Amino acid sequence: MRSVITSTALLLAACASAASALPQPELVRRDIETNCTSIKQRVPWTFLTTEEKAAYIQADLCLIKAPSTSGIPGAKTRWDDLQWPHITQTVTVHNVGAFLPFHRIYMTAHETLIRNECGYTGRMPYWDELAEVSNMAGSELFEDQYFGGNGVGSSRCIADGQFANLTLRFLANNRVSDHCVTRRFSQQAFQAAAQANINRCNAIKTYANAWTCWSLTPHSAGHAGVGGVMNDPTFSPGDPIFYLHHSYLDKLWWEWQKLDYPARLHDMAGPNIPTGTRPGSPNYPPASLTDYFGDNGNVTTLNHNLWMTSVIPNVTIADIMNLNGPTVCSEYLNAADLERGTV
Ligand SMILES: [Cu+2]
Repeated sequence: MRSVITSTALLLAACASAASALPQPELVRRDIETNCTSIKQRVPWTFLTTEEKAAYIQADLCLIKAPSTSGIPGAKTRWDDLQWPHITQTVTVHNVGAFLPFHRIYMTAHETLIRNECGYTGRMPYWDELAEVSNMAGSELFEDQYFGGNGVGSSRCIADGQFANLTLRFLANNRVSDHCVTRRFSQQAFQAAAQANINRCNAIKTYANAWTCWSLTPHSAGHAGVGGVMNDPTFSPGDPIFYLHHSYLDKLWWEWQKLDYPARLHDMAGPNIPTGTRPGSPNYPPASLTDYFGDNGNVTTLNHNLWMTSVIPNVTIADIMNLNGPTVCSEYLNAADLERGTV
């Protein structure tokens, strides 16, 4: 039943129609479909409790201390094992349609390890980069009791925070050698996290056209803003910040999906081999990487297999398209909703 239109309602309607000119993901209800039994929450880092923050750091440190079980040459710890699916597939999970799907399941791989092997029971954090776009270095994440700050000296190794002693193994050209986590902060590069870039991607109607938008900016913001290891497309998961950055990017993709439901819920496209990569070039993926795709061509489909190198079971892209579905079984909560107490 229509209610009487009051002047207040007219004003609100005018505001709403002005706002509707731009995509407004925060106005979309978060639960499109919930067909998993126990949905897990993902919240901005700053909304974790003090206990959750400490437990999350301890859980990553637990993976860093736990011995490798993968048999991958050079891997010494579970942290090394976790990096491997990203390292070994770097040419087939970036600049391709599967870029966002791979990183979605990769977040679940990290979550699965810290929950199942390191006893983490709290909510999963993401880095609310938009909220911190004007002052990245001021983020609570980089404080001493958490992830530590910028790299120092000519090595750019991080010298403070809970991961100052984190030793990474894998280097380019299949070399294995112990090295530190480096960072080289760039506030200028972090500006790519700006709302204007999110709006630009949200306004694109099909995944075929949108995936490159997400891949360039705001994806680049966290990587190039933190710099060092984080700015390496292959080895960036060595820095624990990676998982908070990519959870945020995954949240942005999920919000884009919800802006046109159900059309975008199963919208998949893009190439399997990066455009412009020619057979025989050093970056051309070998058949050992492409044979398992299962797409019957160079277009990424829902049938596409996501290979997790035994860290967790492989899934198809169809399995992870719905964040609220049984494979990922998670929801993102916005700072505004958490502050209002509406979630
Ligand atoms: Cu990546």
